[in-house]
Amino acid sequence: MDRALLVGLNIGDKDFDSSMEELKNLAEACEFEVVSILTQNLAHPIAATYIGRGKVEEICDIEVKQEIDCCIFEDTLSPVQLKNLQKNIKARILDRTGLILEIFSKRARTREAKLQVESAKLQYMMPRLIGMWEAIGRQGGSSGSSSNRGIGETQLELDRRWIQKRNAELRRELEAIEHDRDIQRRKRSDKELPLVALVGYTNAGKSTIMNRLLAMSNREEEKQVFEKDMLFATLDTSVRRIETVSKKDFLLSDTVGFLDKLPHALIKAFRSTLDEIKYADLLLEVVDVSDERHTEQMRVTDETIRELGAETIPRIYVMNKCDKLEDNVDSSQGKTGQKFTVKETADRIYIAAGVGQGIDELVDLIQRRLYGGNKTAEFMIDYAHGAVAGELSEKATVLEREYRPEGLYIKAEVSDYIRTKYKEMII
Ligand SMILES: Nc1nc2c(ncn2[C@@H]2O[C@H](COP(=O)(O)OP(=O)(O)OP(=O)(O)O)[C@@H](O)[C@H]2O)c(=O)[nH]1
Ligand SMILES: [Mg+2]
Repeated sequence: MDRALLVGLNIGDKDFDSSMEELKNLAEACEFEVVSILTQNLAHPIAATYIGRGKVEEICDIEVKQEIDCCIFEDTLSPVQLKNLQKNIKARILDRTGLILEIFSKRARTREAKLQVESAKLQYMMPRLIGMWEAIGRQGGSSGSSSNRGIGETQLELDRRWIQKRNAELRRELEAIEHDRDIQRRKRSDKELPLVALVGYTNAGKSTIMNRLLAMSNREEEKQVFEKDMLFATLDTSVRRIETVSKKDFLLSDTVGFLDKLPHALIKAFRSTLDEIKYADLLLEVVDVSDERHTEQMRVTDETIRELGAETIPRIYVMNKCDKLEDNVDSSQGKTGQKFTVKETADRIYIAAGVGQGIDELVDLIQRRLYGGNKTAEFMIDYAHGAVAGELSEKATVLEREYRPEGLYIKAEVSDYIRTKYKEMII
């Protein structure tokens, strides 16, 4: 395992400690062994080197003594800072963005995720090429003579051109995939099932909830998604049909988790994957309540949902991992979840999906939100939209039906979801 030194600059941010803790988790998720942590307090970062001169020397010292392979900086370094630091530090330098990109490239499994990660990496590398070439030149033992520099510059130009060409190829391929997804989405909306989207911070338990709901609908063998205790276990979007005995079926989507300061290049590259959220009828915002940073994580999730333009979609907060809360741990037996009971308030539900607690209650809540809230409404349906009438008789209680010259008149008791969906047909 590669040995890493973490470097953090505290500019008076109250969340500094938890940011460093998260960086450590990220480093471990990337299979680094964190052997040392170095921090500095400053009013603002130094433009040229991010941290102070003295600290750079300290790093040089530690890297030799502790055989450091990689220095990981807590924030994003500018191309100039990276270049200057790499002049002094022999170990590889990664910043927060570089580290996250590295994790994503290790995790990417589907073709789309791989292309998206590659595109994000190229965007990130482009302005940093000079620094990288200098580092490679020096590590190769070159003296930096003028002839070598000449080769470096030619190479730099070639690299730039190659990256631009490759980026164009990637964009084309991703557009083709997105087009296919669009077709699938349209096919799905033809089936008229409501779409429920799982969203939330990475490792909150989204995929676990998806799998429990699949198990409940007896479809788990073929359709289970990957769940694991690591950051960014999921990188793609899966949509599954959840079948229930009450026939109030819905589609459920599971997608990539969020993270504070998620690199801009990544959000851009993953846009089409994340866009799925926008088409949802209901969001399930999954929160790991046992994580002491969960309030902050909810803020990040809410912000990301806003950025994706999905803030007006109705939402349920699913407070997960309640079994791990201190109040619920039976210390005499060291067992979790002993005293825990599922509870529900206006917009949130407290569950523990990992130990199968609260799943039925969650499904019930989803169904009430999608199919409940019955009120009488009158529809005038154009004869060209016959399918709507079919959906109403399936999912609502039809009270009156009349064929009129201008269209089919239906009076029915319908849920909030149907009412919003066909609001332009309500008279
Ligand atoms: N104790 C406990 N662990 C849980 C619970 N729910 C999920 N977990 C565990 O938390 C870890 C992460 O779960 P995932 O479902 O993969 O999380 P995710 O939100 O899909 O994460 P990403 O795909 O990485 O964004 C797994 O090891 C789960 O077993 C729970 O209610 N209680
Ligand atoms: Mg997941």
